[in-house]
Amino acid sequence: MKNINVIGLGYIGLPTALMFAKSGVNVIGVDYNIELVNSLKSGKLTFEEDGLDELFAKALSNGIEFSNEYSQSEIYIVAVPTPYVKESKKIDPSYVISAVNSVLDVCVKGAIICIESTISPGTIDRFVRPIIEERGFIIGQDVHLVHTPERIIPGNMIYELEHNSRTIGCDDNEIGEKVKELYSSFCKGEMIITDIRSAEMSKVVENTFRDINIAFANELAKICRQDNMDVYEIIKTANMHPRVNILQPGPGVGGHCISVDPWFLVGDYPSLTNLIWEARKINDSMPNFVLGRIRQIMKEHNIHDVSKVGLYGLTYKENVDDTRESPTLQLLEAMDEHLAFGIKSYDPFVKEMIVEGQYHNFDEFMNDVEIVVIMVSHNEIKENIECLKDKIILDTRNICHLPGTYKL
Ligand code: SAJ
Repeated sequence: MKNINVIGLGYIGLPTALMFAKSGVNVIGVDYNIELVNSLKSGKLTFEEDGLDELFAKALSNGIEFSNEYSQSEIYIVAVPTPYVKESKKIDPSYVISAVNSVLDVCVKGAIICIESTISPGTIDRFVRPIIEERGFIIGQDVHLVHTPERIIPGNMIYELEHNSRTIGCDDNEIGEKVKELYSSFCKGEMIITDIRSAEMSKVVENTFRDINIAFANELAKICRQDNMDVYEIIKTANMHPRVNILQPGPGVGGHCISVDPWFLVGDYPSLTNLIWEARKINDSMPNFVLGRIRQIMKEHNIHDVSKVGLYGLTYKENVDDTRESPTLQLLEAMDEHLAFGIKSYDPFVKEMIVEGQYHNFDEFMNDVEIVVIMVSHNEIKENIECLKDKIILDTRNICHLPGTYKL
C-alpha cells in the first residue's frame, strides 16, 4: 500500500485525495489552511459536490488523515492554486514553488513530485527545476518531476475522476509508468505518457479551445440580437452538421479555469494570441451585454427602479457552490462602478452573505422582484419554472420557455 501526500485540499486536491484513499492508498491530505484541515478532521466537508459526502465517508473509514504538515513520503501530488497576475497576464507560480520547497524539506530520496495544478507551458522548466537544483537536489535521482494536469469538471467531478483519460508528463518513462500505476488505483480512463512541456501545453490548450468555442457562441448571440434572430435555433441547426459543434451562449465565462488559463498563453505570447485574446474579451464583455438587455427591458416596461430586478444565481455555473469569477458577480461589479445599487439576487447554493441585496429564500426573492434574470440554470429554477409565470423574465441560459420570455 503506497503512502502519498496530497497537497492543497481545494476543489481538485480534496476529491483526488479522497479518491486515492477510497481505493486503498494511504493518504495524508495537506493544506496550510488550519481551519480547513480542522474542518476535515472533524468530518465536515468544505464544499458541496455531487457524491462527495459518500466518498468522504469511505475515505475516512479507510483511514485518510489531514494535516498542516508535510510528511515523509515517496509520492506527492500537488494541487495548489495557480492564479494569474492581472496586469501582466502571466502565471503566479508562488504556491507551486512554496509547495515544492516544503516537499524538499521532508521527502525521501527518489521521491516523485506530481504537479496537478494547471500551469502555463514552461513553468516547470522556468520556476520549478531551478529551485530544486538551487537546493542541491539532482532531478532524476534525488527527486523526479511529473505533470499530471487535472481534467475534472465541477458538478461531475467524482464520475470524471474515475472515467476521464489523463495526461502524464515526465522526463523518464519508467517514472511515468509508476505514476500511471498509482492513478490506475481509481482511474479507468486511458493514460497517455508524454513529456512535461507537452502535458503543460495540452492542458492549457483544452481550456482555451472551450473558451474560444463559447466566445463564438456569444458573438453569434450578439449578432442575432441585432437582427432579431434566434441564436439557439441557429446553433441547434448548425450543430446537426457532422463536423460542427458550437457551444452555448451565456452571461459570461466564470470559474477558475476557462476564464484564467487562456491568459497564460496571452501573457507569454502576446503577439501570437490574437484569436485567444479576442475570445477572452468577448466572453468578458457578456455581463455588460446582459446589463444592457436588463436596461432595455426595464425601459420597455417603464420600470425605473432597479430594486425591482432580481438576479437568479450567483455561482459561475449550474449546481455548484463556486462563485469564483462568476458572471453575476462581474455584472454586480460593473453596476457598482456606475453607482447603480439596489439590484436583488439569490442563489440556493450560496449560504453566506456575499453581496448586498442577496436573498436566502426562493419565495421571498420571487415575491420582491418584478423582473427575474436567470443567470444560472440550477436544477431548483428548472424545477420551479412555473413560479415565474407572472414575472418579466430575461433568460440568459435558455431554460425557460414561458411565453414572453426575453433571451440574451
Ligand atoms: N459556459 C457557457 N457555455 C457553454 C459551456 C460553458 O457559457 O456552452 C460557461 C459556464 O456557464 C461557466 C464557464 O463557461 O461559466 C466554464 O464552465 P465549464 O463547465 O465549461 O468548465 P469548468 O470551468 O467548470 O471546467 C473546465 C473543464 N474544461 C474543459 O471542459 C475543457 C474541466 O474539464 C477542467 O478540468 C476545468 O475547466 C479545469 O479545472 O481546468
